[in-house]
Amino acid sequence: MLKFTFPNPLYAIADTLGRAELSFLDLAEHLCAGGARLLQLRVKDLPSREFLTLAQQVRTVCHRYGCLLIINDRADIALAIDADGVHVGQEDLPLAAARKVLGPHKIIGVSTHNPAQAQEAERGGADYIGFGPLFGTTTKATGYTARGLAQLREIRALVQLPIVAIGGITTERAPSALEAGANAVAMISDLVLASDVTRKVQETLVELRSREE
Ligand code: TZP
Ligand code: MG
Repeated sequence: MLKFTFPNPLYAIADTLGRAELSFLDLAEHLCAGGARLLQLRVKDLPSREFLTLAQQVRTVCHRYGCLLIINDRADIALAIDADGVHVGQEDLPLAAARKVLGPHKIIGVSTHNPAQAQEAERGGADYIGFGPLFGTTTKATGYTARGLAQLREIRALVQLPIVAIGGITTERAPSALEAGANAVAMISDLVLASDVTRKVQETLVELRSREE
């Protein structure tokens, strides 16, 4: 299996956060149009069948832009729609089980919150890890305090895997995460709540690219 690398430093998460006027499909389109080349579809409250249909539609959008599609939580849906991979948290399917479902060639990312979880994900064959919450966030009750840039540096020193930082990341704060060793930044609210999502993604990529190694 080839070592995975993020296509660019923005890990865009498509979660509408209940914005009634914005559909998941339109959001995916806006994120891709702005330059996202990895999109995670994060759907929490849809019955499986509707999630599956939506994921298929989002996959079509992603393909049009050459954008990787990662399904949050659900290896079964990732497999059924032939997505590029799945992202699992510490309470989702364990990495080994997700790997059994998806096989050796799909991307599997694992959310981690401390050094032990990061090392376990690496030993278990994850393709990348998420690390966070980096800063305070109101988007998800993670059960963890903000980890901060110093802990991100510790994780960077500990694992070889690509790291995506998550939690409270804004366009302005995003470069600091890359400077502390993240390979990409995951963002939800700062992108999704923007009045022009496409322009917000473009601006974020400009910020990030000006700090890339
Ligand atoms: N996992 C850790 S923090 C978080 C998730 C899903 C939420 C990130 O959202 P935001 O709005 O970018 O803080
Ligand atoms: Mg999850």
